[in-house]
Amino acid sequence: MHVFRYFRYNRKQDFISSKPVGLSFLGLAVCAGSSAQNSSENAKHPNVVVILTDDVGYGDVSIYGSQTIQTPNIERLANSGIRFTNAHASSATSTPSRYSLLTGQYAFRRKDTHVARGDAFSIIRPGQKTLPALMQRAGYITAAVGKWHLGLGDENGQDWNGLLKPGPRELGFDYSYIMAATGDRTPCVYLENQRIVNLDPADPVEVSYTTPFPGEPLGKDYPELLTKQRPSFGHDQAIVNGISRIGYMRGGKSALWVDEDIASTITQKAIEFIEQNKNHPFFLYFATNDIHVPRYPHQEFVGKSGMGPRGDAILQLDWSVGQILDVLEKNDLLENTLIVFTSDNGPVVNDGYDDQAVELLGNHKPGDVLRGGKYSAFDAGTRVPFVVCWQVGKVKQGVESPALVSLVDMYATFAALLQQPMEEDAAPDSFNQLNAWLGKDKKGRPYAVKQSVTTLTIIEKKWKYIVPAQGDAYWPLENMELGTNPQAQLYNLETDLSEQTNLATRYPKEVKRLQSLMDQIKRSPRTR
Ligand code: NG6
Ligand code: CA
Repeated sequence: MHVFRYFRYNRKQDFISSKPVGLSFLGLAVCAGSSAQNSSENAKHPNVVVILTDDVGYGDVSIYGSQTIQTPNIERLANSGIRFTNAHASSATSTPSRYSLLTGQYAFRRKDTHVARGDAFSIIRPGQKTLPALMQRAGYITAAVGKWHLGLGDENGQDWNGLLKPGPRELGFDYSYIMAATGDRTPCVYLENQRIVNLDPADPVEVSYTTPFPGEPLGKDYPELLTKQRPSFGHDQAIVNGISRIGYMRGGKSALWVDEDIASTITQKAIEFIEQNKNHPFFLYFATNDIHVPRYPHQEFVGKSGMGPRGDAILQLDWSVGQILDVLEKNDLLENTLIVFTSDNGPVVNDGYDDQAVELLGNHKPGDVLRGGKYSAFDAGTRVPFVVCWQVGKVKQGVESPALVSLVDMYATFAALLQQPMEEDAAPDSFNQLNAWLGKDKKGRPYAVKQSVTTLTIIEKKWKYIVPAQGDAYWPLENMELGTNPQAQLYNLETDLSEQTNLATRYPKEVKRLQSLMDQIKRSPRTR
């Protein structure tokens, strides 16, 4: 059992004091203090921690001015770094967003990158260029901890009771401690280095997304077994820990996760990885389960937000971030660790469980002034919190940047930072945004392409263009405007950030220009 220390208000905001000296790297002034980590060698190789949260909206953290929920640890990070107001996940759902982040390629270029089932095969193929492999090449020890949702194994067979391969290791992660898919999908077990943790060989795990296992009660038939949370829609198949899920599973009793302990379990694994590798440059991809459904945080957080489990899960997420900062600080690693904090896609309030998120939302606006949310082509779907913090690299502190950046840029940005070549076939959609991350460039990319569940959108300077598409415009269960429209949509984000007035008929030339830019990007990556 890990001890939660949740109330961390009143911390000093600038957690570093550093003395600049004359070293330089990539034109940056490099700060040196007394500790070993500040040698010029290490300054060239900052530790890297990417904290990728799940379904956390632009308005869900207090760093952009939301007063309805306090996230002091995320604030602590933002006050020591730069926070972006125009940062975008490449997709409004998890799998494609993560695919882009790790490969530097827009997921729309591949047909098989939609929200993955829990028994999906590895979507990123061994041999594909990946961010963790880039980091390995630069001398880093790499780890993936938390939500995976990119598939495991291949069509040659998926051995849930043995080694699941390919998986994180084959894609460049030396160490992994992951949930195969999402909190609401089977199998509900952790995998350490691609083997189920705590598995009793006498009680093997079976997983199916097509056929229920005889004798296994399902949520839809046995609501009385749903002692912890009930679905509001969907999520009525396998029952694990008193909560029904998507997908079927049988066996693995000793290995099943307990939802209220997921945050502390994966945070602890992240902490252990940091401590074990503190003398060597490391890259930690820490993908939280919070605040995805089912939201079932630890007792420590229950009732603390006044917004029910969704708000409480935000507080738990903030706690996890604080734990990561604390372990870095304790080990004298904070100065020379480059930390990115962001989210895979925008927020949704009712995502299929009866957790009172709608009823208890009050004045909280998960997407702030932005329209739409998760799944949507409107901006709340993909405009996400994005913070970069790196003391030694002189990332500006406590400032806001309007630069247009995308999660697809991580590959090229880290390649630039670590002076690694970009091979011909590597990360075709990734642009080097190092200067934006450091606060030196206020413009960022020329454009950003985003993907909703039905269409593509592009932001270019003040314009946001939504490609015409067929499909649902609204999902009543999620109460979500998807932004799908068979007519072109054009918004001026400078004057209409909430995307209220479609200007497409007034500015047909802009529509035509943006559609042809979109076509060009689709045809040829690396379009500038
Ligand atoms: C949807 C699920 C939703 C969530 C989402 C993936 C239903 C009714 N809805 O299909 O709950 O799991 O997939 O979310 O099943 S993501 O953040 O991982 O992309
Ligand atoms: Ca997500």
